[in-house]
Amino acid sequence: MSEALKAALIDQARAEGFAALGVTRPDAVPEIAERLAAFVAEGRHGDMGWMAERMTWRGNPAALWPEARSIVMLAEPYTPEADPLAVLEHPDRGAISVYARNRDYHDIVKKRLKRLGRWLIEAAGPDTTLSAEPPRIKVFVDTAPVMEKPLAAAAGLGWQGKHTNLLSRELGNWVFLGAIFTTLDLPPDTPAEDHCGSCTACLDICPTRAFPAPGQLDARRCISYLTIEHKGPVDEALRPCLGNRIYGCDDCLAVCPWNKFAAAAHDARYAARDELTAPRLAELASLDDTGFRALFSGSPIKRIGRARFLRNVCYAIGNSADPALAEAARPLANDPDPVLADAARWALARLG
Ligand code: B12
Ligand code: SF4
Ligand code: SF4
Repeated sequence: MSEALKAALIDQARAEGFAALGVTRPDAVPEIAERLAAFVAEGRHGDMGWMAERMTWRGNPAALWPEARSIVMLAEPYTPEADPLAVLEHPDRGAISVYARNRDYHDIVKKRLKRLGRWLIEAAGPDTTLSAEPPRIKVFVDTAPVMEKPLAAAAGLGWQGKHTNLLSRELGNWVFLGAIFTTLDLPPDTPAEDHCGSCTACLDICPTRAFPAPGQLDARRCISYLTIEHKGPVDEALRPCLGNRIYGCDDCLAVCPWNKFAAAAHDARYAARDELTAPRLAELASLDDTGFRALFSGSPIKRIGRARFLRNVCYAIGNSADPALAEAARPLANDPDPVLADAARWALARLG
């Protein structure tokens, strides 16, 4: 019965727009607790204090919800239609990472997970071989203390590449992950094999050398962390490495050879909005609070707020080597936000 239910669940997940589904057990990857602890002990999480908090749950899904018997992991593709690194050749434009060029995936994936979870509970019905109690589910995407990548790998969706992200030969690496924890006992999958081989493309391209070892990341050096999560001023030595990346970074993902076979994005809400594909730095620098909120309504970028976003824009202006852009940064040198004002002054000094 549980095999049949799982097969039907896979079909239902496909109908929802997920490209892959796999099942694992909450205790399938005991080593993650130790690896997470080592990551935090080294300080690699930087000022993402929420990673150090609730480590007992993040490192051990069985502790997060002791009644859960299976974890259903899902992958949803957001593969870009064009080369996402092309914008890096245009220093007067800002590079926004692929995942943030349109609607916030958290909302989209969570709704899908909830619908799929409700379907699962109904389809399981009162079968006591699957669960003694009425079956229950909890859904997670990104923000909960759940280590989605190693769980997805354990569920056979792919492997964690040298860039640490989950990829597979069928999907490539442009996928979001989501999880459904359930009290249902579903047949687990076997982990996929690692197919990175001797490739080091992702490690070699990283502009900030953020990988201390293959498969390990020091977030403090990652441009994604520096432009999205990090609140204070970016270390001056790292600012030139940001180039024109103003929100996130895709370099290590974009060079992965397995993307040749990447599954296409199903949801048009991930397709890049024209105005976010290669926005002019000068126009972004002039955004006030209202303009910022209007431009990024429904986008994940809204979460970091105008000041942090314009801080990134100023670093990009400073890196542009384009003196014409100095005029755009000048008014920001007096901004009441000290981190933004510092970034604008740095840009002006660099442009001479
Ligand atoms: C914190 C976080 C970040 C941080 C830190 C990233 C990181 N690699 O840890 C920052 C802000 C830098 C970040 C950036 C990005 N993120 Co992020 N992030 C997360 C989050 C919330 C937690 C990740 C985590 O647990 N990190 C802690 C470390 C310890 O875990 P880990 O990377 O799996 O570490 C493994 C290795 O270190 C290894 N290891 C350690 N020691 C050793 C020793 C040996 C011998 C071996 C073999 C292995 C090993 O084991 C660890 C456990 O598996 C997840 C969502 C979630 N809840 O899981 C999204 C998530 C990982 N992010 C995601 C995305 C899309 C991104 C970006 C692409 C966004 C962008 N374009 O800017 C970048 C990619 C950067 C990169 N190369 O990783 C997706 C990835 C999807 C996928 N296909 O894997 C996730 C899953 C969100 C989602 N729901 O889709 N992210
Ligand atoms: S996202 Fe960019 S900065 Fe971060 S590890 Fe990948 S290439 Fe390096
Ligand atoms: S670029 Fe190469 S090393 Fe990096 S994840 Fe892809 S296959 Fe693995």
